[in-house]
Amino acid sequence: MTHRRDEQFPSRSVALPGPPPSPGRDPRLEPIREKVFSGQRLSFEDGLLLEETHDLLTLGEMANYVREQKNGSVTYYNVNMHLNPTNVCVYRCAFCSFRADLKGANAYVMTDEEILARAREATERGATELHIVGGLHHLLPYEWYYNIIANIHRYYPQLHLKAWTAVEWDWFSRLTKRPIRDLMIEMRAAGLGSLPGGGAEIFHPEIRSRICDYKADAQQWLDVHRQWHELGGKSNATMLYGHIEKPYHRIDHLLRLRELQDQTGGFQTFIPLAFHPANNPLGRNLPKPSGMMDLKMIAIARLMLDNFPHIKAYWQMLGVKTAQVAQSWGADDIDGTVVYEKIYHAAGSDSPQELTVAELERLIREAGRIPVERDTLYRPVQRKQPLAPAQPQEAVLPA
Ligand code: V47
Ligand code: SF4
Repeated sequence: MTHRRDEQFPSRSVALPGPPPSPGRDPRLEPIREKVFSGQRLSFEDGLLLEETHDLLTLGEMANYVREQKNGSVTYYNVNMHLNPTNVCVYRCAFCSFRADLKGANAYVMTDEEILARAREATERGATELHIVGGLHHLLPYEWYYNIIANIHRYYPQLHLKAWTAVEWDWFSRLTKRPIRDLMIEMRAAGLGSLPGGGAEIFHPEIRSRICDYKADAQQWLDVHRQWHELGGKSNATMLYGHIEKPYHRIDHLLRLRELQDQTGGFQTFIPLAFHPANNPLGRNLPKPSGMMDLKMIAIARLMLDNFPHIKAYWQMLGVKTAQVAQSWGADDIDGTVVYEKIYHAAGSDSPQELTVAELERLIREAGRIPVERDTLYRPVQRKQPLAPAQPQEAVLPA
């Protein structure tokens, strides 16, 4: 069937529906704005209103104010590498595209040689940090996980090992029937540097029971971090958003973290993680969170977590473009060079695997910020020479 041109494209004289009214400034945010600019703490109800509003500009203005109060115009990045020693996992989190069954066709367990080769590559490429997390293997003992830390530290003591989520610590304790605190002391003596923020997902049991039943619950997750902080250690925290949770679940999650941080002060950075729906059961009928939601989560985190020094816009998860804009919505960190990312790529991420230092610095400068290379504990790194790109290595044991 053919259409005359004017049937498809009505002439200018036809009244077209105008654009939707601009969301504009939301007057309900005024009391929150006053609180933020006078340094007062926001309440649960304030958090719900921040969730509800479409006024992205006021959100950004408030979050950017807090970000600049805490971190000026600096955006941090680091030179790091990831290591996921196995994807075999006894759990079946509904959002996970990374895990494999014990006898699954895609199951892998890295050998000692492969693990050490990764650490060697990280060192040769100037990394200051190795980020180590993986599955909870049905058959491997605690000693396998312990030896990963001990071996890497023995050969490459200059690498900071940020390893094992709270879920993994809980698993080690179940395997050994030993207190988590003892295991932490032992692994720290073997070379453990700090704890990553994974495994937090959504704390509220209404959601946690539907997306990751059985693994460490909210209390256990928080207890692991509490114990590590009491030993003087630093750690990170995350929240997996944009799936079946509601705004009040997210605000509840942030307030539980804020409460623990009031008590211990051991958290360094909070990383909101956008749900990636490909190749996992939870994502079957769900879209990816929108750009609007991604920016809102960064801003709301910055505003609610007034006692967290840093908010990270993890470029691998948000995409490079949103990570760039997020630096004006509350984020002061974009994570690092990364290089071997499996968890998000299994779930449909189209981010590159790796960014060079030059690329990270360019995307920070373009956002009007000052790039600062940090180590895992947020100390500035001074380099005598700029880093040279290197080639991936063969799996070879160090001499
Ligand atoms: O706990 C898993 C999340 C986390 C999906 O501490 C997913 O510096 C979205 O915690 N869609 C692990 N998210 C990654 C993590 C992390 C990453 C970067 C830096 C740090 C840090 C920590 O990834 C898991 C889970 O919440 N995740 N599957 C998915 N389909
Ligand atoms: Fe296992 Fe972690 Fe995946 Fe859950 S998110 S299934 S604990 S690898």
